Amino acid sequence: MFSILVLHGPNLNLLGKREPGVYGSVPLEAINSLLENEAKAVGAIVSIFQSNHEGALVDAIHAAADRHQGLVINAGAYTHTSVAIRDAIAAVNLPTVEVHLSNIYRREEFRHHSYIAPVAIGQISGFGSDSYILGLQALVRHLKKSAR
Ligand code: CA2
Repeated sequence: MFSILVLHGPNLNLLGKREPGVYGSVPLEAINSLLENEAKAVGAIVSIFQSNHEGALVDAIHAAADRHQGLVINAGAYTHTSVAIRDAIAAVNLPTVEVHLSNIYRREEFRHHSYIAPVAIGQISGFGSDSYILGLQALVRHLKKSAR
């Protein structure tokens, strides 16, 4: 059984409550339930944490090193700004999948660069809440292959 940490970054607690035209109408709690169900289906267990604070996300990544085998992260706007989150992922060396609800490459140019992408095993962007499910599936498949 693989233990996976799912991290949601800043403002994602507003999902379903504001800007449904951009980020959809599915609340974060519903995404979390979908993730828990999908985890069961693929033989994994998820721990889920949302924070609007960069340091809290860094702390959660550090703590994950001894507790989890992989990380799914939507770092929100910190994707495009945070060397600290990138360095934390690189430091713990956990297989990490970067996910985004929106297709960041179809949006403003400042969203086209991700500090996380170079330290992730891959990125899924643009599929709404399915991005998280696809990210979890990809991570578990990667872990199963690595365990062989
Ligand atoms: O598409 C994504 O998942 C993003 O990570 C979302 C971030 C954005 O800064 C990234 O460029 C792409 C923003 C999350 C904000 O979430 C909200 C949800 C509802 C209402 C307002 C913001």
